[in-house]
Parts: sequence; C-alpha cells; structure tokens
Amino acid sequence: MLLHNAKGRLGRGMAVLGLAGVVSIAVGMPANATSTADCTLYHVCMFKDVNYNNGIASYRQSDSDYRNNYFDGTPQLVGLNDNTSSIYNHNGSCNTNHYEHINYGGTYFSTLRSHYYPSIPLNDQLSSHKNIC
Ligand SMILES: [Ca+2]
Ligand SMILES: [Ca+2]
Repeated sequence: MLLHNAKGRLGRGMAVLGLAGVVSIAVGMPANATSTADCTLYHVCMFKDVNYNNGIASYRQSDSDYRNNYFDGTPQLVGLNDNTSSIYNHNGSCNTNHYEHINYGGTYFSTLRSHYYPSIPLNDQLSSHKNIC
C-alpha cells in the first residue's frame, strides 16, 4: 500500500504533464482551424485561403462593400476585402454573384447554392457579393 501511494503521486504528476501537452498543442495550432463545417446553414461563406483555411466570413444577406468586414478565426485582424480565396455556398435557396469591386462592380463569377469552391477565380480580389434567389 505504501507503493500504491508512490504510484499515485507519479500518476498525478503524469496527468499534469499530459494536460500541459494538450494546452501547448492548442496554443501552437496553426491558424487554419476553419473549414466548411464552420459555415452556418443558409449562409454563403468566404475563406481567407484556398481549401477553406485560415479564416471565415459568413453571410446570410448580400453585402455591397467588404471594406468594413473581417474574417473570423484569424490570429490577427484580417480584412475581408481583396482576401477571399475559397467559398462554400451553404445557402439552400440562393446562388451568389461575387464581384471584383464594391457595389457589385467589375468582373464577377457565380456560385451555385450548396456548392463548394476550394479555389476561386478572382483570387484575393473580391469586394462584394449579391444573393441571386
Ligand atoms: Ca486569400
Ligand atoms: Ca476588389
């Protein structure tokens, strides 16, 4: 039973070490902890990098000007304007047009409802989008 006590202390010590390991992994995680699973139903989601990585901006409605919008899930504040590289259209009923300029200007391309776009035309150029329902 004395031996049991010693093992008990060792066990607790290992548990603490194990927890510290988990914490350091969480802190050291790369900033790519976004995915299509983060996109709310009925929203269209823009991602900062290709393959839905490194930041997400999620919209139910159209947005005519990205200059005051920012990605979620980035370690530092990253503006949405001219930074989108992939899109998941999770809107069940609307397609979307994505425009090079604010106020739905310039070149655009369309996404279909419930479709995935791991890389997009107009990479790092999008400045507005409009729902087409
Ligand atoms: Ca980008
Ligand atoms: Ca632009």
